[in-house]
Amino acid sequence: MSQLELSDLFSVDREGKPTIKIVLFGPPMSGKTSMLTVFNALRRMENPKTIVSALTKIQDDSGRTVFFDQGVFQTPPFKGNNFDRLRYQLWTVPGEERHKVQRDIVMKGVDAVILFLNFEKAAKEQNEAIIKEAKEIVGEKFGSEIPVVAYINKSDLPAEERLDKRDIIQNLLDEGAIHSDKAANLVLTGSCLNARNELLSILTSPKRDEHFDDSNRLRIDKRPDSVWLIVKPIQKLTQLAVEQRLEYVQNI
Ligand SMILES: Nc1nc2c(ncn2[C@@H]2O[C@H](COP(=O)(O)OP(=O)(O)OP(=O)(O)O)[C@@H](O)[C@H]2O)c(=O)[nH]1
Ligand SMILES: [Mg+2]
Repeated sequence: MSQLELSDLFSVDREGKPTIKIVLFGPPMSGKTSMLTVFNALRRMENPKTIVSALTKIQDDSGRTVFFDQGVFQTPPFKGNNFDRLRYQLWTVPGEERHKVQRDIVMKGVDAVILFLNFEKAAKEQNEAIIKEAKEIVGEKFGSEIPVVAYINKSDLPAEERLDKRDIIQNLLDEGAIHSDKAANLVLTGSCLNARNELLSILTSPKRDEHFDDSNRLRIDKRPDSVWLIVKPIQKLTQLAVEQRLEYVQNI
């Protein structure tokens, strides 16, 4: 039997490369564009070869997304076999209520969803509405064939300004976005603001060189904790999407 290739499991892009489409779906001003911007900067610092195409942002003069942001990345080569590298497209939606049509368009062909929520107290209803909307768009595959990870941004805010994480988890459970036995694994938190600031402070530090290797790449063991937290939802979701496809193939 011939060896299974990644392109047997995933859709391929125009260049014939196996690709998954991940959408960061969340309410207005939750930090989706910030996340993609920081992630792209990190990839550039750690390994520019993992960036397939430059970040595209379609936004108004004030930086609000009006259609989407999009970046395409790829995993580093897999060691020890001739597997293709897996490409993953990261898309964001415009969170403002009036851009519903654009959100529907961006979600076409989605493989995996990051429910990108906001810790701010004022965002309670917006978080709830967007979870419902994501579920409506994806339909019955939501949280099963189309894996979902929830990420709550702005964990840097003081406790009294933050929503209770347990209430958010309850809401996700009620909507069937996640299942109770996996809640701890699938609801992540972090701060794009902290991640961005820590990367900037590395770049401007007098000890900058200690953080980079001989090829001028940021050493992974020097990745700040706040940066690990924003990478985790993307990593986790990519892993779930791969597992999901493998399971699908085994069941044919
Ligand atoms: N305190 C705090 N502010 C953040 C964080 N991440 C982003 N912001 C701020 O939140 C605001 C909105 O960020 P964006 O990244 O534009 O949010 P968005 O979700 O893309 O918004 P839309 O495009 O309108 O849907 C900006 O002022 C950011 O600086 C964070 O982790 N903590
Ligand atoms: Mg945006």
